[in-house]
Amino acid sequence: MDQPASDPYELASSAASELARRSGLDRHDAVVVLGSGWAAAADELGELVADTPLGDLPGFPTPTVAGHLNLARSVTIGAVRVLVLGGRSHLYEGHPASTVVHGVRTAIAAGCRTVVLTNAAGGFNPQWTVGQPVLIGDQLNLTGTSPMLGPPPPPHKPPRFVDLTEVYSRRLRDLARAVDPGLPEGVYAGLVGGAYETPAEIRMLRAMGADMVGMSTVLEAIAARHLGADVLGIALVTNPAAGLTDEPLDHTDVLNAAREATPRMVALLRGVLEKL
Ligand code: 8IG
Repeated sequence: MDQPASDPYELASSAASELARRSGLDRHDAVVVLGSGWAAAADELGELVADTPLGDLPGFPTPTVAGHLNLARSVTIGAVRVLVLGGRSHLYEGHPASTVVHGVRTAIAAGCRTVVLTNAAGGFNPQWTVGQPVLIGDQLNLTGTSPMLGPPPPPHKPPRFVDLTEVYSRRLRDLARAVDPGLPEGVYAGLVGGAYETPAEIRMLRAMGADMVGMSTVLEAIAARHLGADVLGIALVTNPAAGLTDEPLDHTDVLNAAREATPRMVALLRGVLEKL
């Protein structure tokens, strides 16, 4: 397991400097983190400026999960400079929270004020079909960890005890619904993962107020709010959660469902980003 940097903010700042050097863009305005199955959207999000392999930037481990791309892609959508992170790190890979949020901290150090987090999730609402995009309205961080663990943030960063009253920006959710009026909204439960849930765990999560469940996003959202960025979260519900279907859960089905939803995802992301 990789060691957390002694100052993860310093590491993010050095990654942002290297990204600026490699991409030729002194700043980026918004970042999109592409979750499982969202990789195909990377090719259609905007005008390509530069591709930087994530492994070439300080602090980024090479992604190991199928359906992720190993790229930091810089694109422009109109005047908006967008950083597309085609991969993310997960707790279940053995990474500490500081590594899981390193992409978001790097993007914010590179100038991003808007953070778009995408993922694939299991859904509990029987009215949601497979391939349904859902706005994340709020979250349950059930990972048992936090990006705010460790030494206090350095003096030039905001202190710990981040206000999480509005993790997912109401303004950005409204903007997303203006682009794609059919989008439902729900509460995302983030678990450490590595295995899907048991039916009993899904009943527990429903009782706790969750509408969908996954293995990412919640730590990145906290890290982004800590640094003052506005967060939009979009889950692609690619399977009914365990116990809601007779089908066994399979990562290949997830990727197939996501692929079919790509055109709607691209239109939604572009529509939001060009109106920032
Ligand atoms: I896609 O049902 C996807 N990711 N934890 N549970 C969890 N993560 C998921 C699920 C699911 N589906």
